[in-house]
Amino acid sequence: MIIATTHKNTDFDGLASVIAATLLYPDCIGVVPKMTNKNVEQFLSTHKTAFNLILPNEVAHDQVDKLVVVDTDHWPRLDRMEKLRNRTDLAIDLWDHHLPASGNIEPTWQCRERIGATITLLIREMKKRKMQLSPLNSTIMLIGLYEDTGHLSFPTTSAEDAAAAAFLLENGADLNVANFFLNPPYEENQKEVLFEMMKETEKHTVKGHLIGFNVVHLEKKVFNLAAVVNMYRKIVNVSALFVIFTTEDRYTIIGRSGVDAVDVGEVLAALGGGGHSGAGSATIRREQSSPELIKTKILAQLNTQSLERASISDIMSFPVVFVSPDATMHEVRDIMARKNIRGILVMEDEKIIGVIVLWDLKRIKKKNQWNSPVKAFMSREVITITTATTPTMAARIMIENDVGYLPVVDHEQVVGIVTRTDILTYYYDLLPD
Ligand SMILES: [Mn+2]
Repeated sequence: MIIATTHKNTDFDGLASVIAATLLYPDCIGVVPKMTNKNVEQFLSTHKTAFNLILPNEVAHDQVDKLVVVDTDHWPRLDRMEKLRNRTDLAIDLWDHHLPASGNIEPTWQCRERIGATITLLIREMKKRKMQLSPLNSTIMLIGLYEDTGHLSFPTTSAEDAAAAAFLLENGADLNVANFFLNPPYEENQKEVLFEMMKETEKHTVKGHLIGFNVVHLEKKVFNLAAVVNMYRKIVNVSALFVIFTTEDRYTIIGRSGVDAVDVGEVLAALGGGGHSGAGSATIRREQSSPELIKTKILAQLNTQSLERASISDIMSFPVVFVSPDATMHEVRDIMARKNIRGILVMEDEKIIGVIVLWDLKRIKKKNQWNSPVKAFMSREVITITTATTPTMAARIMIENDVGYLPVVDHEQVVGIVTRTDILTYYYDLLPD
């Protein structure tokens, strides 16, 4: 017998992937953990009989010869599968999009890739086999895909996730049903948590990224806190938000990130939890820690994370072209044309005293002005950055000051210059390998 299962507190990606496995593997039965997310529970209460699903206590473990695990790679996250753990004759197939691997399941076969949702990996196989799906199956898979990719908007979303969504819509996925389960109305106690968070958010800047922290005491159980955290992150407009929920005996930390560079899953893995770059969580027993200690640990972890794929030295242009303040404007024009550059630094005694850009040449109205010195046309306000400035910070400085050139200074020496073009090149991954 083949069974397929996923993590406890099952989300829609986990459920959809289990259902997909029951279609991909012959005679495969899906096992859904007893504890599921609230919205998954609501979905199952009305749709359960439509799928080949059973509960963990209904599994005849000794008859299982193959286990298909989806959306997790960790034994403790499975529900009542301990009996299978030490079986040497058991084949295990693993489908997961959480990378790097952090769990202890050792599969005999695996398909793991960094991608928006696990369901996308199973859809790849269905497309390969030219399978057709029922509208109902397409709908649950679309819900899983949309939930894990934030409707295809999270930075982890790939082109293949979007193509998978197209495949599901072609197969009749119903967006009305999907929207009903993806956007459940906020409940009263979820709103209370939101208002509590709005009172005060501590903000820190780590390597140019704003990181928010909240500590919220929970009086009673609140469903789908992750959705509230996700919404609040957008409201406070931080790159990443960590909310420490305190209950009688434990701290539950939920992290959400809206930028590729801050990997909350990696940060929370260091606190014993896990997740992926956009979403993560961790649970710590109360006697072992304090909110202050947790914050300190998260900040320390963020500081060790390389939050940028490149440093300023990788993207800046050098050597820097410069002229003396007495150089004439036609000399400046000739250098720009010859070197195909749009800006030149004006330097005196190895110090930057101004910058002249292509745009400034348009201010020349009379022919004899081409013989005037550059110091008459240059702008004297030059904002410099250092080699410690990250590309993201450089971009922010350009936007805030509306400048297109930032000389890079190291130990009072100009070592390079970053232009708008360099920044765009960086953001759109056009960096040469
Ligand atoms: Mn997932």
